[in-house]
Formats: sequence, structure tokens, C-alpha cells
Amino acid sequence: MGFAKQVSGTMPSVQNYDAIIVGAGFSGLYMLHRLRGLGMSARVYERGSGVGGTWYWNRYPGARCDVESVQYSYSFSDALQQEWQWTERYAGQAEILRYANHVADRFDLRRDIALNTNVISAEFDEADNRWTVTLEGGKRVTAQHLVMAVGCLSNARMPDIPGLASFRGKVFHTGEWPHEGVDFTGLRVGVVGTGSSAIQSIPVIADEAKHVTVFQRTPNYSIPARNYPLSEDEKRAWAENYREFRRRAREEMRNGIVSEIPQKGALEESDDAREATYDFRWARGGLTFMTAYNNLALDKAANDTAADFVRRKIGETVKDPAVAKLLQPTTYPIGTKRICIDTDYFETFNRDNVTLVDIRNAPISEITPNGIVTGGKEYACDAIVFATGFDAMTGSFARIDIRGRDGLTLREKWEEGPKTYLGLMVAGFPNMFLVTGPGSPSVLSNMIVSIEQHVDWISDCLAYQRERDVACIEATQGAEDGWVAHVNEVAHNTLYPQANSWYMGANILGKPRVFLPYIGGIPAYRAICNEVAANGYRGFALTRQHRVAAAE
Ligand code: N01
Repeated sequence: MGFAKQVSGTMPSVQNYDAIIVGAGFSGLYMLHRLRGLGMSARVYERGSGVGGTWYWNRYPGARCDVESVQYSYSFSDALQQEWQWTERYAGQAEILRYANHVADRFDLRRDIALNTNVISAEFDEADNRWTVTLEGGKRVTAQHLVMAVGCLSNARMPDIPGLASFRGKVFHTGEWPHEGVDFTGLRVGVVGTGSSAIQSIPVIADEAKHVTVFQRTPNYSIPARNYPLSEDEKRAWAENYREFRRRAREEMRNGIVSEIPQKGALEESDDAREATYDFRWARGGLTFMTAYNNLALDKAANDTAADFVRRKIGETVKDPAVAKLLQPTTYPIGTKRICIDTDYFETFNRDNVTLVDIRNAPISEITPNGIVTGGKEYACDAIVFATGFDAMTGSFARIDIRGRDGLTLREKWEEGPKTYLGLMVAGFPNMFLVTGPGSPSVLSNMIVSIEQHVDWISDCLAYQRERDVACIEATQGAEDGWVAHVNEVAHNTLYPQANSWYMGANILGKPRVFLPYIGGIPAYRAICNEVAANGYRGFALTRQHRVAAAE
């Protein structure tokens, strides 16, 4: 291990590394930093022209994190967290992207990152336990370890609607927004979708456009963000106590976000007390609305109390009762689709220049040169914004041709849904690590907390291997089967599978319905990962020349 090596002969020279990292988002950046710390040679390949992952691509109007900025930031360097000053309670996309760039510069990461570089395929060579990675254009590189830091929501999905190519105006997807921005002044804009991205962007677009027509298939529960500029006192309070806040996020909070830990179920309180609790959380704003009680994700009757409260708030906010009714979700428990956080979303439907079109029973049948057709009616548009989401958690893997042992492709292996051990490795794909992969808390948690936990675990694992001269590590089939069963069992003890959500792969036609993330919570998950490592990487087979351990 150490320096990248060139192997040459009659073949074009091939660059060899200890590790190749795919993706320069928050996962890839920190992974590179940790590998450098181990003295390993590593190269990051990133398809975008800059670092930042999600925050590089999602530049749509109103894009903002739904986790508070002081909590949505790295903890690995105290110097970094002391010197970086967040300006708002929830950082906007531009500020988060500046932060990612600051991290890349501050830790001198750029010299090992290749931008504008698409990874086409990755193939495991069983003879020498190395991965050969082919880049767009044909260049090949090899590494002992492959780290897939490809993000959970990185494969923007455009619906296949007849006539789309004939549309005369401009077409956008929130997940791949033009860098130069878009001026909607004077335009009639159609927005398709009402998930988090739409809910954030619609109020901002409506401020600018002549008219906005929102095409809604399923209404969403949304809680006011209540964003504001952070005061000097708030910043100081965090800066002085980061160590303890970070510890709590890691060790005590199921979702990695520090807040009060609920001690009661929703039905253990009187109606008045419960109303006061929800009122307080609604007024405070943010994701912690869903942690008001400890059984909202578990007990339908408890969940109904929170869902009723939000429906009532929508009814009080939206002036036209027919529009309010369409905006009130009724077909799934609150929180079982990702809860949204908004600024003036429901208020926006009181504007004269905003129309809501319900397409639940009349899907968009066609796009014409002039607009969008549903229910036999054409809605004229000058521009269309698709806020239609992502092929979540598996989509970014599927676009790379990944081949493990015996030429098995990851696409084949995951045909019936992703299978991993701990969301970290896949049986049959040795020396390949996933950061926040399917089967890990990932999207159900504060992503930065989960990313740091995974990257730290992987780094420790690589250090362990180096000390023991291990050439190959692989999840055993038994351990993977056990983990997949556990992930499903935990999910099915909750209300989550009751929603047709992207958590279940339900937003992609033909995608298997499998609950993708691990819902056991960060502290429990972390304890399992640590225990696995402490027991000589239980459930992993480690090989030198000869197999040295294979514990199930
Ligand atoms: O995508 P989504 P998103 N015709 O999949 C609709 C994170 N995020 O980009 O629900 C008509 O949630 C679809 O309808 P339905 C966050 O984790 C975070 O908004 O499938 N409509 C739905 O309304 C979030 O959950 C932040 O019936 C179609 C919408 O499009 C995740 O990213 C901000 C359709 C897609 O919603 C994804 O959010 C933004 C069709 N053919 C995102 N196909 C923050 O941090 C799909 N839809 C704040």
C-alpha cells in the first residue's frame, strides 16, 4: 500500500490504486480523507463537474436541507466545525455546496479527484483480488478495494410520457437542474409531482412565474420549516458543545438528529395535551414533529392523531375547501412516505396564479407541443418541471456494470431487490464496500451521521486487513441472508410498508417492493456494526492466500 503504481508493457499503462472511490459527494470526500490518513493511495471518480453530490445536482429553486445545518455537517474535524459558520437554521443548496467545496480545499482532496468522469463498469478479478474499473472513454484503472459512494438519491427519474419530445418549451428535472439557473418570469409552468423537491420549489417558482399548474398524483404531509438566520448565540452554543451534541446524535438518536427523546405514546396523553404538543412542534417547525411521541411509526391509531392534526392545519391554511381537500393526504400513515418540510407550500395554493390538478384517477396521458394533457384536457405550459424523484438507493448502482465472482452482475444479484450484509458489503462482490447502501439506516437518518459511521467502519476494516495482510474480504451468504431477513422483519413491524413510497421502490414501475433502508435506528445499527468488527468481522470471510477466517 502507499503510492499509485503504473504497470506498463505492450498494453496501455494501467493506473493501480489501493482503493477506488466512486462519487465525490459527502461520502466520497470523507472516504478519501480517511484513506489518505491510512497512507493508502486512492482515486475518486465523479461524473459531475464539481464535488458535493446531491448538493451539486439538486439546484432547483428553494432547494434546502431539511436537517438543521449545525447537525447536517461533518464531525470528524473539530477545527472544521469550529471554523465553519452556518448562516441559517436550514442551509440552502448554495451554502451546502460551498461547504463541500471548502472541505475539498481545506483537506487538499482535489488532487485525487477526477471530475467529469463516468464509471462505466467494475469487474472483480478473482486471481489477484482486485477490481478493474473502466471509465467512459475506455481508460482502465485497478484497485484492491472499490468503495461505492454513489449516494442514495442520485439517479433522477424522468417519467416516460408519450409526446414529451414534442414539447416546444423547456423541460427540467429538479434533480438535474441547470447550473446557470432558470428564469421563469412571464412563463406558464407545469410542475409534475408533489414530493419534497416540488414542495420546496413550487412556492419559489410561483413567486416568479406567470402561472403554475401543479399536477398531483399523491398529496404529501408537510410541516413548516420555520427557517431563520442563526443568531450568534445559537452558533456559539453549538460550537461550544459540538462534542456532546455529536455524541448524542451518534449514540442516542434513532435518526441521528439531536432532539428530545419521546417518552410517551400519543394515546397516553389527553386530547388537549396532545393537541398542545403538536401545536408546539408545528410552531417550532421541522422534522422533529414526527418524534413528538414514541409510537407514531408503529401504531396506526397513534399515527392517526398526528395525521389528523396536519390535515386540519392544511384545511385551516388553504382557503378553497375543494383544493384543501385534495391537498390532505388520506391514503397512507403520516411519516411512512418521507415527511416534507416546507416554506409557504400550502399558502401558495391561495395565490391566483397557482392551480392544482388532481391526476390520481387521470394520469398524464400525453404531452403535446403546448402542454400537458390529463383527463382529456390540455393545460398550456411554456416550461415543465419534473419533480418526479429518483430510482432510489439502487439506481446509481444499476447504471454501472458491476461484476463480482463468476461474472455475476450486481443487477442480476439485485433483480428481486437489493441484498447486502449491513448495507456495507454484498456476498459475491469481495472488496467492494457500499457507503450508506440499501440495508443501512441511510435515508431514514441524518445522512452525514450515517456517512461518517460507514466511512469510519470501512477505514477501520481496511486498517485491520492491512495489519493481517488480508487480500480479500467478502460478506458470507449466510450473514447476508440473515441481515436481509432482519431488515425486512424490522420494517414490517412498523407502518412504513403501508405506503407506496420510494423507500419501498414503489415509485419505479417493475421495481421489486422491498423496504430499502434499515429502520432499526442509528444507535442499534451502530452497535451491531461495532460488535461485528470486534468479533473479527463476524459474517465476513477474510482471505490471505489461504482463507484465515470464515465466521457466520
Ligand atoms: O421525489 P419523490 P423528490 N406522474 O419521489 C410524483 C430527498 N429530498 O425529489 O407519490 C405524476 O419524493 C410522485 O407521485 P407519487 C427526500 O428524502 C430532500 O421530491 O409517486 N406524478 C411524487 O409526488 C425526498 O423524499 C430534500 O404518487 C409522478 C413526486 O413525483 C427524496 O429526496 C429536498 C410521476 C416524486 O416525489 C425525493 O424527493 C428534496 C408521474 N409519472 C428531496 N412520477 C430536503 O432535504 C412520479 N410522480 C429538504
